[in-house]
Order: sequence, then C-alpha cells, then structure tokens
Amino acid sequence: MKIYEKLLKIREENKAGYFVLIDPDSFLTNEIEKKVEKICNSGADAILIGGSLIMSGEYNEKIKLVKKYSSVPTILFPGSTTQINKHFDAVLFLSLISSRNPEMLIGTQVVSAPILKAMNMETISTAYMLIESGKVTTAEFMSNSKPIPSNKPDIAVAHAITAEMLGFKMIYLEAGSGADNPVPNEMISKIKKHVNIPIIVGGGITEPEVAKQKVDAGADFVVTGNILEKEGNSHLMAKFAKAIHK
Ligand code: 1GP
Repeated sequence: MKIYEKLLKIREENKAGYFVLIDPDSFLTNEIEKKVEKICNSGADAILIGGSLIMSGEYNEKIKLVKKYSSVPTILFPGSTTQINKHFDAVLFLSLISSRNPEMLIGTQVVSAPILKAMNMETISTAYMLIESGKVTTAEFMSNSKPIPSNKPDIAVAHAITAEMLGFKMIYLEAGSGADNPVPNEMISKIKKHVNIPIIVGGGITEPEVAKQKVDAGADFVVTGNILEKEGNSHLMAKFAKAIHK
C-alpha cells in the first residue's frame, strides 16, 4: 500500500493523524534508536524529517537509522533539494503556494523531480501555505516569501481551493516552527468547508488541547516538532496522540 493511502486510512480510522517532526540536527547519531522507538511507541502515525537548514554532516547516516528503527512511515518534509535521500518511505512534494517566489513555487521542484523519479520515491504533492504567526519564522525568512495574514481566512481559502483545483493531494497550513501563535481555528474550519483534500496543520502547537482544537476545526493531520525537542518525553507525545486521535 502506498504511504498516501496509509495516511488516508489512518485519518479514516482515527478521525485525524499525528505526525512527529524531527530535525536531524537536534539529536546525535547514537540517540536515534531510542528516540525513534519512543516516537513509535507513543502513538505517532508517521515521522516527518526535515528542516529549513541542515547543519550536521551526518545527515544521510541519520536518515538511514531513523528508517531502520521506525515502525511508522518516515516521510521527508524537505527544506531543500539536498535533503532528498533514498531511505525515506515518501516525500511531501511541497510547493509553497502562498508565496510569489517562483523558486519556491516551481524552481526547486523541477530540480528535485528527476532525482525522485530515478529513486522511484513516492511523492505526495502538498500545497504548502505559510500563515503569519506573530514573528518572522525560519520558513518565512528562508523562502523569502510573505505569509498569509492570520486574520484573512478568505485569502487562505482562495489558496486552498486553488491547490485542490491544481490537483494537490494535501494542504499543509504552516505557522512556522516555534511560532508564537498556531494557525487559527477559524481559518482551518473555513478552509475545511471549501476543500476535500486532507489538511495538515503545524507550527507552534505546544499543548495536546490545542492539537485537539485544530482537529475539531478540521485538521486531518497535526504536526508537532519543537515542543518535543524541548521537552522530549514519550508521555507528552502519547498525550498528543490521544488528543488528536478519535
Ligand atoms: C514546523 O509545522 C512544523 O514546520 C512544526 O512546528 O516545531 O512549532 O511544532 P513546531
């Protein structure tokens, strides 16, 4: 079964799915086995791996080990073409559709697509939308693009409808890692009324109760990253999984 189909099944069975995002720079190679084990045992449905910047020289080795120890799909959430690696189960093939920067919309995708094809990698086309969240995030700075104002849900809805019409398989509403404010519930619920493709929501979600609110508003998948790197315990991850699942 393709990873995308697996994700749809998870959503169907649990109401929503839980993705744990790990930044390869945030752990040492010898910590991977334990870290991945904790994530898998805590009820996460998939591991997203990526970051706007990779500073570690051991990136490829780390990805190989994450895959080796994971019992859930390991999916690349790419910050750049250089993060492509054959050890992923699939790639969120992102286009930053909230941007007007052609490199982020289509440029890097054209560079990446032939490599992914040659690897026979599953790609999940994902319309990535940056939502303003209180301060400039790394994603905003690195992509050189303006986020959608958080108090303008109609602009977000128009982008989401466009994404669906263009044939994207998923929408990712991103407040940015460590965001002061997550994507507003009102924006998620308005988008949900207009599109049928799954909605991933991430950025600045630090409490299980907030994750639940995102699901109640219409999120199909919720991502947490930063908070687990800070507080990293399986107990908190299990609470997130419980809050997100039916
Ligand atoms: C960032 O949406 C993800 O790309 C997760 O954000 O690190 O704030 O949880 P956090």
